Amino acid sequence: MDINSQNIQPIPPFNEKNEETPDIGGGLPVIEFWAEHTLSPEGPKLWKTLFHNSACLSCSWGTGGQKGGFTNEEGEKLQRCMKSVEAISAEIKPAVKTHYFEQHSIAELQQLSSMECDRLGRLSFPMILRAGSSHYDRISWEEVYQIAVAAFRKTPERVASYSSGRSSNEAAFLLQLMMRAMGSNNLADCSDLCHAPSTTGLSEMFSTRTSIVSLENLKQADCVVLAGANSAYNHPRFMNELIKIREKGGKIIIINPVMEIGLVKFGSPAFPVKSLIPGSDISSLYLQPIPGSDTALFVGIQKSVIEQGLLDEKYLQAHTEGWEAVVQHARETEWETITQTCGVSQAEIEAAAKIIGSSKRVVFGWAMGITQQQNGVDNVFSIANTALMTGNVGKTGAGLMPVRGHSNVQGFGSMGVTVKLKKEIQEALEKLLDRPLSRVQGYETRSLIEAADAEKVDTLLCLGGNLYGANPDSTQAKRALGKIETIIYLATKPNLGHFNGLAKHNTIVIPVLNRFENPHKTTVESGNNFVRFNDEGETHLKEADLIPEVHFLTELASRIHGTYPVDWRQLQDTRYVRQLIAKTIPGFEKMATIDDTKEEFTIGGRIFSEPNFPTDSGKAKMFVAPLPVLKLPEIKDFGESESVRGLVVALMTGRSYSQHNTVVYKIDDKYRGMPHRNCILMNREDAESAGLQEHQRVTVRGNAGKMENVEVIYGAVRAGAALMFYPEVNVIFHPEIEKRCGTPAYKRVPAFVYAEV
Ligand SMILES: Nc1nc2c(c(=O)[nH]1)N[C@H]1C(S)=C(S)[C@@H](COP(=O)(O)OP(=O)(O)OC[C@H]3O[C@@H](n4cnc5c(=O)[nH]c(N)nc54)[C@H](O)[C@@H]3O)O[C@H]1N2
Ligand SMILES: Nc1nc2c(c(=O)[nH]1)N[C@H]1C(S)=C(S)[C@@H](COP(=O)(O)OP(=O)(O)OC[C@H]3O[C@@H](n4cnc5c(=O)[nH]c(N)nc54)[C@H](O)[C@@H]3O)O[C@H]1N2
Ligand code: SF4
Ligand SMILES: [Mo]
Repeated sequence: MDINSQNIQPIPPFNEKNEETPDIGGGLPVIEFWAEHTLSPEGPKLWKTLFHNSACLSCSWGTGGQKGGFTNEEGEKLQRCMKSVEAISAEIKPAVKTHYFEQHSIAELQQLSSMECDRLGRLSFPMILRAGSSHYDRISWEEVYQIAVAAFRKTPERVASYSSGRSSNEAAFLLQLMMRAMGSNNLADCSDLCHAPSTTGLSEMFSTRTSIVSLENLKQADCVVLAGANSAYNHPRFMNELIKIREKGGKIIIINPVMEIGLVKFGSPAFPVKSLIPGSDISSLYLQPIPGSDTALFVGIQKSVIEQGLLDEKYLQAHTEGWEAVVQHARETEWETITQTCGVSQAEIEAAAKIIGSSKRVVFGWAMGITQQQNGVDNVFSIANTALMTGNVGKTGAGLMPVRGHSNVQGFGSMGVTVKLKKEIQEALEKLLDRPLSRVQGYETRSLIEAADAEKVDTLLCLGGNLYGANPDSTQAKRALGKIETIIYLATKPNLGHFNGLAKHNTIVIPVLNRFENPHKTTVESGNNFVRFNDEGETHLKEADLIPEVHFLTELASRIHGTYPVDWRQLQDTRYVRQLIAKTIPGFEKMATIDDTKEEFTIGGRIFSEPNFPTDSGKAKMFVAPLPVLKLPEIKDFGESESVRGLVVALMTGRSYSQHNTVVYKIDDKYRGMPHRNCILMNREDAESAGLQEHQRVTVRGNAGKMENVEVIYGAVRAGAALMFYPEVNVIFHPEIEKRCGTPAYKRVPAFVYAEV
């Protein structure tokens, strides 16, 4: 079907021609980046790391491992993108200058931007900031452990951890075992801020928590629906699969309030002749809903599927429960309500429904645009309902695919670093510990900050990440962390959190080895449920006093717990940790022998090629996803007079092209035409209707603060919406929360954009 010939969409809709932005995503700049880095003085180190047998550090798509750094799980070569180079390049930098922390006070360090923090170099010795001191001082390992052990001897409910998904499965498993052995369930994790609604939604519907599609399966799809994901930036190798699906006549439907150029056309270095320079078509249909309205859009697609006679009722009857109410809800919801809520025309929705309903094998993928919403779980329900209504779950080449974040964030969940522990793992741990686990509900990330703010937390261990920078309402985050007595950060590089997320008494920073430097083997799990085995390696920081995460955790646990319930020091040999994992974590049985076989594997029970689900009845449970009621506050609600020139927008906050989460590598975002971090991407008509102009400097105010001197950039963003970059923007808002899992609505922040007169 040629959608455009029917004039369903203006071509392309909401597009803003900007002479400075490229016409395709990817393309030559990617090659230039490779060349610049691999031919630079750090080139040899970079190549060595790229060829090391370990998984890519960057995203959850997963590349590398035992088959070599460039190979994916299907054995395909050349599967390494420039984001991987970006991540490695940051890690192979020299150490922070020897006397840097003696010479710079904490007040000075607090002035650094995210990029400046990262550019200081690698952390190379343990250090402490004591209450009342103006500088970080070097500290001995013995004193580190003394302070840490005392800090962990508090009431278990007042001790917490936070983690980020770059560490290994082994470190993750040890962290949760140490915490649970202590009686604490406070295992906050970055996934709370990220895909927790996917985990919650999939678990309620299918009793599974992760993607049910393997890479092999994806390759057989003839249609992909990709909602709320900017994969051209954040999962670049995924784009190769989309290109191949388009080339064999398949369809790609993109759902995103921003027309991301890389999702329209992408130039992939994997196909240097046919794709790199001309660019390959990605989207067959590009829908631009109002931020936060995806449930309405998907209910609209369902309604149209029914109206077009494309509902697979036989499938619903045989393999699902609760479908009647879901079908009825779609039937009865008025078109007007749907189109007004989501801002997409009925004709466009019908075109999407036709493509989905008439394709044979549809994969539904999604990321942060779907999950970081107040109704993130409903969004996931509505996507899964659509898939079930068209018979696209539990068959080869079709299914549901949350596109995950960090390279091992999914592994952390599998290893039990979660406040919603699976029953099987709970039972296995209780057997190991020989006593019941604490029944006190643990803190996920947002409730950890709220608890700290209420002075309910004494001790916090952060295994990687940047808890301060990742959280919304930076003022609150700083204040809350400041009420915790002891914070211990394990990190490879300095970040905003180490200088702004300071504890009341002692803030300790422990420098760790990264994935390709550890003296032992480790494993990670990709978003496609594939477990990779990382070889040991070495660090270029020969003079530095770094520690493997596993060594730190086992030493600390052994000093806290002695030999209960295991000989922790023996677990410094990660082979034994893998054996424990094989015994306790369902689907990981092959971990017991991986040291001998080196056989990487897809986790058992995760990929569904048949519509039999691990629920009690074997059927999928369907839930009605109510349409959100989306209202923006008025100008007066921001405490400003109505005479000020400006408008209220639904602000989406997310990643630029050159950043990895809270770490900024370059200040510009060339594909969106945003020259620096302090920009707001706006719809031209919106801006002009409010009397604003491109490049004008404005103030952007949320409910918790404001950013000044922000440059207006016109872009292909739909009316009523705008986009800014985190972590900087986190200072302006205290978000709505998805109450079922604690995830902040980072993608729909009410903000007032105005010019001071
Ligand atoms: N290079 C690089 N790779 C990364 C990361 C990185 O920072 N840099 N981070 C990793 C992590 S932890 C994660 S979680 C992922 C993040 O990967 P993504 O989810 O792709 O990243 P985001 O930039 O948060 O936002 C994704 C898209 O959501 C759209 N969006 C916003 N609001 C809505 C909405 O209401 N509906 C819809 N349909 N779309 C909306 C935005 O326009 C944006 O294009 O990437 C991982 N990979
Ligand atoms: N406004 C807004 N806020 C957001 C988001 C958004 O879209 N908008 N996205 C949210 C999402 S999806 C996520 S996942 C979070 C990200 O939150 P986090 O995961 O907490 O933050 P990162 O920036 O990924 O953490 C980077 C730091 O990890 C450390 N690190 C890197 N490698 C290693 C390692 O191997 N071991 C150890 N110990 N440390 C290491 C380095 O010191 C580095 O500075 O942010 C969230 N915050
Ligand atoms: S797509 Fe992700 S995992 Fe693959 S090379 Fe790029 S950053 Fe690494
Ligand atoms: Mo994430």
